[in-house]
Formats: sequence, C-alpha cells, structure tokens
Amino acid sequence: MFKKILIANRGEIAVRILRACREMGIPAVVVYSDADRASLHVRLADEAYRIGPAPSRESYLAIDKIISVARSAGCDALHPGYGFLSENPRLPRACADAGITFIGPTAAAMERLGSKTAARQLAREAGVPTVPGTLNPIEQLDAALEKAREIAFPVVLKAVAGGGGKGMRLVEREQELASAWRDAASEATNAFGDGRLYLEKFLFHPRHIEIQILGDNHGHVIYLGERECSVQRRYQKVIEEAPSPIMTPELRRAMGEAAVGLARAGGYTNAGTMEFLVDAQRNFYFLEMNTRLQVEHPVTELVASVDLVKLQIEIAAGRPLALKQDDIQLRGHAIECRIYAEDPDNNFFPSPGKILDLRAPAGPGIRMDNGAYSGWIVPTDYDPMLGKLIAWGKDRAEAIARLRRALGEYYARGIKTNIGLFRRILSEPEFVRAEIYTKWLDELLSRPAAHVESKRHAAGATFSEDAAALVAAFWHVNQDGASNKPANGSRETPSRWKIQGRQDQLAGIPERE
Ligand code: MV4
Repeated sequence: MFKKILIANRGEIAVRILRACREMGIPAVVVYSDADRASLHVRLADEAYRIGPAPSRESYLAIDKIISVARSAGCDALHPGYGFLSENPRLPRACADAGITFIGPTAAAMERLGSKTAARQLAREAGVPTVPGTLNPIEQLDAALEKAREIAFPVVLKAVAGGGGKGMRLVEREQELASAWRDAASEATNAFGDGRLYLEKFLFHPRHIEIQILGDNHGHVIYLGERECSVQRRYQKVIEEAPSPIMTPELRRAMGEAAVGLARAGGYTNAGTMEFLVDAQRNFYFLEMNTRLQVEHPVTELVASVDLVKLQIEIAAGRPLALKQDDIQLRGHAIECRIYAEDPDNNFFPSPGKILDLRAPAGPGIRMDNGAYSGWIVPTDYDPMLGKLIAWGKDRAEAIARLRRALGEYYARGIKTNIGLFRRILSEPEFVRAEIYTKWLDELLSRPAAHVESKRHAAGATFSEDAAALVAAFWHVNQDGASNKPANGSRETPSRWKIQGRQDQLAGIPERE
C-alpha cells in the first residue's frame, strides 16, 4: 500500500479524501494557496505545503508545483479530487513521469472517454445507445438540414467544443434551422474558439441519470447503481439522489451493463461516472463520461454501503476489486444538497466573507461533508461551495423528512447561503412526487416564490431562530427582577448567554450541560 498520498485539491473534497487516508492509516499531504492558508483541509492535515498565490492557475492548476511538492514530501500516490486537474490527462502523465501513482484512470483512458465526441463514437461502437443524430461535426447547413429531416424535428444543435448547455440551440421546425445554425456557430466560436456543431434529436423533459462505475487493473468492472441529478440550475447540479425514483430493476441493469461495457471498451480503470439522458418512455441515451470521482459520490456510498475513495486508493495500489457485481445491494434512499455561500436574493451571486457562526446539522441519517467552519473566511477565488448535506432514510419519504429537519438546523451567520432554496425545493409537491426533469428547477425559479417564507429562508435564518431572538429580547425588556437591572439603574446590555439560552430553549435546543 502507498507510503504517502498527496491530495491535489481543496475544500470539502480534500477533507473527504483526508478522512479516507486517515482510516486506512496512510499519511496524507495537502497543498494550499495563500487564500486557503486557514482552510479546513489545512487545519486537519498532518502535512501541508503552500503551492502559490490564490489564482488557481498559479496554485491548484500548477502541475509542476504539485508534482514538486509530492516528490519533496515523499508521496508515492496522488489523488486529484474533482474539478481542477482531475480530468486533465497531463496530470496522470506527469505523475507517471515522476514515478507517482495517479489515483484515477490512465491518461489514455481519460482522453478516450473524457472527450465527448470520442466517447460518443466509442459508445456507438460498443452498442451503447446515444441520442439519434450526428456523431461528427456537421460541415455545412444543407448537411444539417438533411440529417434533421432524417431524425425529424425538433432537433438540437450543440457545439463540439461546448459543454454545460453552452451553445445549445433548440430547432423546432425546418424554417428555423438556418438562423439557429448561424447563431449557434457564432456563439460557439465566441465562447470556445471553435464553431463546429453537431445535431441531435431533441428529447423533451429528459431526466439526467448517471451510473457510478469502478474498474480495477485486473479486468473487473462493476456498477454501483445510479444517481438522479435532474434538479439543476443553469446546468449546475443542485440536488442529487440515489436511487432514481423512476428506476426499475430492468432499467438499472440495462444502464449499468451499458456503462460497464463502455468502460471496458475504453480500457477505463478506477472510479468514473457515465451520464445518460432518460426520456419519459425510459429510453436511455449516453451523454458523456466523467473520468473522476464526482461531487455527489456520497449518495452512492450511503445506499451501497461503500467508501468510494478507499476503493479508489485500493484499485490504484493494484489490488483486485473485492466487490463483485452481486455484492452491490442498494438499500434505502439518499439525497444531497450542495450548500453554497451565495445570495438567492441576488441571483445566487457568491456571498464570500467571514463566517461569524456556523452550526451544521447532525443526528439520525445525516452526513455533513463540510469544507467550512465558524470563523473561516470564504475566499472569493474559488467555487463558493461550503459543503454537502446528505440525508439517508429507509425510503425517499424519510430521506426528505430528515433533510428538511437537517436544513432547519443549518445555521450560518456572516454570509448568505442557498439553504432557503433547498427548503423551497423540498416543499414543492412536484419534487416530493419526483416529477422532476432537467429544466424543472429553472422553470420553478422563473415563477415568483409561492410564499414570502422562502425569502426568509434565503437569508439562512430559520423562523424558529428569528422568533426565539425576538421573544428573548422581549423577555429581557420586560423582566422586572432586579437581577436584570444593575444598581445604578442603567440598562446594561442583556447577557449574550442569557439571550442565547432563551433562543435555544425556544428553538428546542436542550440546555447546555
Ligand atoms: C440534451 C437535452 C435534450 N435533448 N440533448 C444540457 C447540457 C449538456 N450536458 C446536455 N444537455 C442537454 N442535452 C438532447 N438531445 C437536454 C439537455 C439539458 C440538460 C441535460 C442534463 C442536465 C441538465 C440539463 C438542463 C437543460 C437541458
């Protein structure tokens, strides 16, 4: 097993990987930029090295600096986490050159399956369903028209170099194709420097369902169920859950076997995720592959009772997968909220700054993968995710109830958070009935909030805490006992502990021991 692992990331995922290393008894090294000097992953690490100033390109994206720290610290393995360099083939190559084991796929597998068009090509060859349309870029408009007639409108134009919906154009009828083609091509050129487009059959209200796979270096590849990620805002995942509410055993097997087949075809090893679109008739279509551990991996861990980071490390160390496909038994339901320091009342713009108070939820069925703590200053240089709140229940109803309860306990002062957004989503009947699809949240947020309560939630305070503060203050003002009035008759400010005690009492928090 490895002597020492370098964690080439920050925030909650660096803490998460650190925890797996700790439990395996493997010393871990973290790196940090100047903006992260006081971050949680630095505070929890045994060894931490500064790799540069705040900008990512001079720190978490600086391969040479990261490799140099790994070497000087005596690391023989490196975990990239997600984001940053996790899907950049240059990192596994640099690790190989330095004799350091990259905890992830090979550079070649990353390139074969991480590129959208190459992966779709491979999927077609492997018999994995892809959305009807062109595989390669379309050279000119009349070829697009011919293909569109063949697959029938509505169709969608997509940028070859695009992603996350950028450059997508829905074309509902033939007359619109020419103008849509020009617009999409110029938008793609401006956004990506590459105006090439391809074309697909448009799927109405699809769901985004992804399959977690694990492959070892001995030819074993398994799938660990699916995650439903249809609750997205502007193509960013907001809530993820496992299992998918629309899944059937047959569909799970079909999607899982397709994902495993594609991973094998690409020579993929370690953890990866195949993304699919699923239509109302439960037809599934391969969209793209993520050649890394994903943000939402905890919901799979909770329903499959696995530790994906430990499994990644064991696979990278050359061990054969101890888990066989039949060992994967899914139990219960898990739902994850990605908690951000952002202001829902200001178009969800980041809300960095000093966290004056942060109380994370806990209790039955609650997991909090935190990257923040009271007193920490949320930096402006990176994605402002504070952590992930995950609830597990025996079924989806219990998971929702627990998540609602936990969101009521989450308290942050000094920054704004998107907690109110989750409270609103979890109270939507369509969400509770799992009648969700990829545009559902965007459409919900384009409607005015049904009740002002969600505004209050957006501020991150809960009703019970506001009420507690008001009553506590009122209680002080109206106490006639001398204990509250100093001899000189002047009103000293009421003791903070008394106010807090009243608040806790009113908010149902037990007396402190
Ligand atoms: C689609 C689609 C419907 N039909 N392709 C958006 C981002 C990129 N990952 C693919 N996306 C979509 N492709 C066809 N043929 C609908 C979407 C889509 C979407 C997909 C996944 C997650 C969120 C989404 C939000 C809006 C649209």
